[in-house]
Amino acid sequence: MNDVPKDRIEDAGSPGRRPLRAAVIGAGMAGILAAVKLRERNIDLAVFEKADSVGGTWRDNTYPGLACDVAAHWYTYSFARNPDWDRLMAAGPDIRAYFERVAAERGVLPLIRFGDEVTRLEYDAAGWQLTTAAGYRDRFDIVIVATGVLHHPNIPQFEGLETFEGAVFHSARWDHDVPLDGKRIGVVGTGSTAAQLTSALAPRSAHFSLFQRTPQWVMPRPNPEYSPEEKAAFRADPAALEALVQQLRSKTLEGYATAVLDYDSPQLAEIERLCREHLETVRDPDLRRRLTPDYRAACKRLVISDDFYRAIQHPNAELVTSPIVRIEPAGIRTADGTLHELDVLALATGFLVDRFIRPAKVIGRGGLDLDDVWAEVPSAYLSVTVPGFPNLFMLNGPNSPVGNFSLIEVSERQVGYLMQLIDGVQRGDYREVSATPEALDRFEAERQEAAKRTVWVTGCNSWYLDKRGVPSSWTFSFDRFAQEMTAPKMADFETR
Ligand code: N01
Repeated sequence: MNDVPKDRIEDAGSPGRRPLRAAVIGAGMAGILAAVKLRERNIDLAVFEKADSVGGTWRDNTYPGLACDVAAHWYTYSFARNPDWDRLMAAGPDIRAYFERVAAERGVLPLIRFGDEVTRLEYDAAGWQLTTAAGYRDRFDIVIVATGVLHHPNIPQFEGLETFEGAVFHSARWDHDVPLDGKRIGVVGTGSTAAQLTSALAPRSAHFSLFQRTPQWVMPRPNPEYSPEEKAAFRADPAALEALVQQLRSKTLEGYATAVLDYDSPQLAEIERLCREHLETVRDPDLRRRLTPDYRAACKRLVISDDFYRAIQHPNAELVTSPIVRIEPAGIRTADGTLHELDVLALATGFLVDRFIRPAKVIGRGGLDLDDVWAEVPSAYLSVTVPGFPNLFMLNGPNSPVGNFSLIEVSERQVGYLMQLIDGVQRGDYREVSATPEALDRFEAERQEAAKRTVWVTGCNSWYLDKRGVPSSWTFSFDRFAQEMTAPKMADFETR
């Protein structure tokens, strides 16, 4: 663990500007972005990262077959486009390398305190007092929470899990010391992760068992390579590269992002048609029946894969649909009485998506405890600020846009918005700013009303729904998101 960096940029104290200190929590995609943007404003900052390297979800996930199903050229920062992606959709290690490179090139790495977890944030008249697990304490005017959503593994409490004699781990904690070739491998789950694992592991295994609780719709998408000539052309002509980004972006926003907002939309009907047609490539009628969902396509996050169906039809592969009863030393016992013997068991069982900054304790103005405020479900005005927690801003916070599109663009728009709020503090217009309770209530009511037309509420269970069954995401159009993020409406904020 290193001390807080000594070479933090000191705010030169531009005339009329208050010198500010900011803490960024998390050094994944959003934390790196926030640090870059705070540096540009010459704000003194420290980044707190509990792990020992940057990259967030792209550091945590190293499982075989990991890739991003968002077009790579769009899944980049607007200020650091990358002409060198190999394919339409990039592999996980390449994305991690991209974030490491940007963090290094933009001077973020020396600002990071690695290997120590922020455990407490408490607000008082002097700002935010930050405490870490190692006992380090510091004070900040501004806190930016960039702790991610898909971060805390969901480990189901299967009876007998601890008795399993093979290797068992969550997909986001892959144990690379465990041999896979020629082994009997089981994967629990059928989300995007499990689909990629199936494609990567079925052909390598002695036997591959996919334990499915709910079938998924699988959208086909080829993943063509970019030729050396195309890459050279993008390097030589940034305008051509940007045109590609905008083309990839429009295609997704006009298709998928519009489809999910209205379950009667022609875009959704088209997605369904493509998924059904794709399912027809499964030859065995019984396997095809068991792979057929009984809910609308895109109700759960769409799995995007050109090779999942091929992999599950591999001679080594088996789709297990009898429910898991318990784990035994030799493998998984299912309700039909079968013992599925395994050497390796990977739990691709998703994440606890309602944690955000928690388990850190966050105490706002007047002793307000974020755990109490979020006792039912987490919420934040426009996903970025919570009433009673001044100068504490969230990236990819509660009900932020999620889906098969670029979360980097989402974060950049959120950063652009909250930097305008921070500008007000820097200019001395106010010392603290947070949304009013009325603004949050109005936003939430409208958000929940819009949710009623979305595909997410058409009869499936997914991590897109909170425990009340309300979508925990942005339920308006992406255009509206972009519009809202253009500039804060100060009437919705309380300043002091
Ligand atoms: O997790 P999930 P994920 N018994 O929550 C099953 C992003 N991502 O890691 O559907 C049996 O989607 C659960 O079953 P059910 C992307 O945003 C992106 O796959 O609830 N099964 C489900 O099948 C994605 O949405 C990419 O019935 C149990 C699975 O586990 C998000 O990460 C790649 C169970 C969990 O699916 C999460 O995806 C990978 C139990 N007790 C991830 N508990 C790309 O860009 C859970 N399950 C390509």
